[in-house]
Amino acid sequence: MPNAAQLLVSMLDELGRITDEPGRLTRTFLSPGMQRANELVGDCLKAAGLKVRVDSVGNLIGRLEGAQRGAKTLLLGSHLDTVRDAGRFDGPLGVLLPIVALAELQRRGVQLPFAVEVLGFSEEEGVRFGSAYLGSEGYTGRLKPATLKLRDADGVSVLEALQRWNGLTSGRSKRAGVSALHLKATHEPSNLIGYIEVHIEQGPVLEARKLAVGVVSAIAGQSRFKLTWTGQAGHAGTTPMALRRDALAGAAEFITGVEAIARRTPGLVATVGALTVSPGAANVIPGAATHTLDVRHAKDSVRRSALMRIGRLATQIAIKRGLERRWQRTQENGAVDCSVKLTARLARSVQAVQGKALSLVSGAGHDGVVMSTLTPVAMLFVRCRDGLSHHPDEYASPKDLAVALRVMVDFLERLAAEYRG
Ligand code: HGY
Ligand code: MN
Ligand code: MN
Repeated sequence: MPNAAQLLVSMLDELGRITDEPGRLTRTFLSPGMQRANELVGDCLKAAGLKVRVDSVGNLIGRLEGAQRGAKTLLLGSHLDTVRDAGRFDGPLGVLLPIVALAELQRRGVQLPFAVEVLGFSEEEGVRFGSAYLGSEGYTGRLKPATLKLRDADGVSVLEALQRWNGLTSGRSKRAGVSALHLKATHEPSNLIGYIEVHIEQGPVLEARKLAVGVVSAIAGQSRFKLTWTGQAGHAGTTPMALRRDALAGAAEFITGVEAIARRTPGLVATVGALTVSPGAANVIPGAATHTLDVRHAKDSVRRSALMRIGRLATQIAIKRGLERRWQRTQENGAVDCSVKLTARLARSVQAVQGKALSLVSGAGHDGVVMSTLTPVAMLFVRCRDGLSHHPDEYASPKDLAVALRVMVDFLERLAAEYRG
């Protein structure tokens, strides 16, 4: 299917040029870039014969009815938002590949007996509000009240952003608040076959094992926080070191302490990805420092005990330096096992196409974490060069994309054959 792979590559390239930040790829929740991405991918869905809509959380949904009336629905998808200065594969691959696979089946005259929904989630990375999975949480009716209260850098809450997106900005509709947004699960679990997500591995395993694709056994759990350290701003030239309550120095000691805890704990990863300092002048001792914290592990018990140690470290530093510190948990997801049955089906297609089906754990989070609350989940990983991701040089080769496409087509054809009985 070389033409199909070429088509997929050109769609990924085109989508990869839609950004909110000229010069680098960034698309965040409900942004103008996300609106344009939904339009482009919506056109691809329509060209493949799917009916297209956008739900109240900004998720793009393409639906193809099955040949069998009343048949269940198979969900295929991933996210269309990106991190800042992103690569073009993380997310979009899992939305565009199923579209190309469905078009290939139609070219072969194959009519699937079950319905298919291709999902382009509006927010998985958590860049704008610090909490990931807003799209799939909206799709599964699991947006939490605390999440709706989170505010972005401009002080806009998730609820306000959703109300604006849905034009519920005045009078009765605004007062109706959340209920006017119909944030209920899109499907009853009993109407679903499962959810399959194709995603680049974002790690080194498939490359090391010289494999184009693999299946995922589990997705690591993750906790995300926003921490604010508050000390005392002051004159950089006249305040003796012993009299300072330097918020940034405290945060820095904490950040290197967290790194040391993670290095000592096998399989634990901890990251501080964003930091702001106030008032932010070269000759002023920082009075406040705010940063994120992202902690993950395949085992929830290990992640939780590491968080206890990290909490104790923060307390020691705050007391020693006379700082206040405020923790805000912005996200917490336990580790999720993929469905053994659905993954075995997917592995059978990997085996048929590649001759070997390796199973690996995902250190990265995926919409499959949230979708697993609604329906069985399986994931197909695609090798990416040097395991690099969340970086503009993220890359999956056309050859590996062609293998992934053949796996998806094989999976759909086998499922259809079983369905027809
Ligand atoms: O952060 C992650 O693990 C994913 O890329 N959202
Ligand atoms: Mn990502
Ligand atoms: Mn992703």
